[in-house]
Amino acid sequence: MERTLIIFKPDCLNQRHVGNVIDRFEQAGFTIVGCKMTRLAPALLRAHYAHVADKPFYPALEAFMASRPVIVMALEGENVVQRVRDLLGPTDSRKAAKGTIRGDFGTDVTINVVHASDSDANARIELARFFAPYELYEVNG
Ligand code: IDP
Ligand code: MG
Repeated sequence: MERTLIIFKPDCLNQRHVGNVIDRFEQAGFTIVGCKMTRLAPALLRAHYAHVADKPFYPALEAFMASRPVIVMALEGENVVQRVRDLLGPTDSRKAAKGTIRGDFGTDVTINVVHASDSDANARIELARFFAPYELYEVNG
């Protein structure tokens, strides 16, 4: 069993797509093992997006991600990291196929509905960054 970190980005909440996205995760058989609403502080965002922090688009990305409280979620399932990435589609929503979450609900390359971890190693790091151990649950079924 594997876990991954999901962030419902501001556009997902503003456009009221949270239920639709959760439905796709549940239909795929994944289990919610952590969930909360939170504001993402600049320092946390710089750590989370360290791999793009020196890009010209970073200030706009940080402003977007801090523009309202978001929902962070931990999902568990077999091969959940890769399977959720497949459900999302590519980073650029305009290039994402219909039927994918970003293809159906996303706007562009920045405003793209959901963050999901891209590897098991990064999922462990990201889950520890956004959740205290007591906020993650052992769930049966
Ligand atoms: P991912 O979210 O598909 O894993 P990453 O390459 O990890 O994509 O980039 C993190 C986030 O940074 C993206 O989800 C998107 O919001 C933003 N981003 C990535 N590339 C660009 C770009 O070229 N222009 C503007 N924003 C970008
Ligand atoms: Mg990424």
